[in-house]
Amino acid sequence: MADTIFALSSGRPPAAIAVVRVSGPQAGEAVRRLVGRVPEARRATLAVLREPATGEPIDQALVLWFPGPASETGDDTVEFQVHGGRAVIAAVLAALGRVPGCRPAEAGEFTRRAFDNGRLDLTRVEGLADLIGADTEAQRRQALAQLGGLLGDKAEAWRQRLIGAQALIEAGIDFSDEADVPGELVGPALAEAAALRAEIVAALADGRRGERLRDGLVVALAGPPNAGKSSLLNRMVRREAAIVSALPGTTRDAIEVHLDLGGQPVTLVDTAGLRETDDPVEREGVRRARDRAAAADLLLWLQDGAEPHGAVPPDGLAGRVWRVVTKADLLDEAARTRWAGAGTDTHLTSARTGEGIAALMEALERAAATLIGAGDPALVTRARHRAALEETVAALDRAAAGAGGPEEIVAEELRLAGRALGRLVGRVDVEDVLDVIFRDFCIGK
Ligand SMILES: Nc1nc2c(ncn2[C@@H]2O[C@H](COP(=O)(O)OP(=O)(O)OP(=O)(O)O)[C@@H](O)[C@H]2O)c(=O)[nH]1
Ligand SMILES: [Mg+2]
Repeated sequence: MADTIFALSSGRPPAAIAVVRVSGPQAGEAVRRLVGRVPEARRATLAVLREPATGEPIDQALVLWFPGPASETGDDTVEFQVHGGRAVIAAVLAALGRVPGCRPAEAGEFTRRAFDNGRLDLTRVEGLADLIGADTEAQRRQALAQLGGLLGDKAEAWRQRLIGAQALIEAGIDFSDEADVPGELVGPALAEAAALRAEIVAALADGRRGERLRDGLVVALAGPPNAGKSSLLNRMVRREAAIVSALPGTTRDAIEVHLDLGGQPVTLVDTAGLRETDDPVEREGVRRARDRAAAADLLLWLQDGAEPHGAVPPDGLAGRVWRVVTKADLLDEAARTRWAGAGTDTHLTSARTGEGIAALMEALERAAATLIGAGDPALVTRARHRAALEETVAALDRAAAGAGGPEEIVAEELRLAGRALGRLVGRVDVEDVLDVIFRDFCIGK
């Protein structure tokens, strides 16, 4: 018999209310011991929880009884809503620990049971983790769509169609002693595979907006030392996140600040000024700065407005660089006019007076909405999804290339394509990824 697990599922005490969940075959026994009876299913019932050994009251609680399989985990589950004091919670957990077959849950174990019982596929599990981790509106919407099966249902439908196509060919192989049947069956199977391939390729061609939304759009501030990168960052986020000084080479480590720009998550990264240096610590900072600039979704290339020519941003960032001219407060009219005519991707700013900062932030918000896509939620929200779908497409390509050859090869490639989709939803050999995914959860979820 499986263990019965219990945990505090609500946030850190003390709080007004704490939710303690119990799930597993002994959940009914646990509620009987603490409450004296099993309350009506799926109704909030007011009850006194008692220490089973002594009968001493622990707290007055709302008790919710969800008999399996129609529960979140699929097993019998009880939820106690108690007063959220530390001693109350400790007493309830201690009493549960003395119920035979009950033990504290591990991180993500309730959700793991829901997965094992077929209540959630793997993409829904990931959606749930993302919903708990969502910081912005757009992230919340995307996570909720994933929890609702946006990708999971689609992938399962694709998988069923693949199984159908594979079955056509395998039927042909079985009847191959009856003249010409295979050829007639391989054609329709490959046509179905080609249609599937087109749908999957379309889903992949999304500019990675789902993954971007999950991770946040990364915007790096880079440029020569003393350009005013840290000052601009502080002004943009309205706090002293980074150290500013008149000494060139002040910033060493990259400094990250997370922002919510109109519901879009944006991570601003301040970096060390780029220059040749003998100082080994600064040199490491410069190396990191180059890495962050190269990996950023968007690079703000800062340069002091008083420098007539200015430094040139690194190569290979075409279309991802905006020039930000700093210290506008120190410029005379001629210099201002010159910069003002430098094009739409040039922003004239002053961290001292705040000039140009609001316009820069608005431009960033618009760019984030474009890059992340404010429209329909994306199907692909994790690298794992992308890898599985790419593997599916590769197998479908091999199946198509095998047309005209032995049917067994085509059937095998279709099977491999279906297997990649099966892994995506967590139906086949996923033990290795499960631990990684459930590790992200907190205890009690
Ligand atoms: N007048 C004026 N001075 C500024 C402005 N922004 C920054 N400074 C000054 O420029 C100097 C360098 O600023 P930082 O923000 O530390 O420059 P940085 O690019 O982060 O420099 P490193 O970290 O050394 O690469 C400081 O003395 C700032 O006070 C501005 O808008 N106007
Ligand atoms: Mg700095």
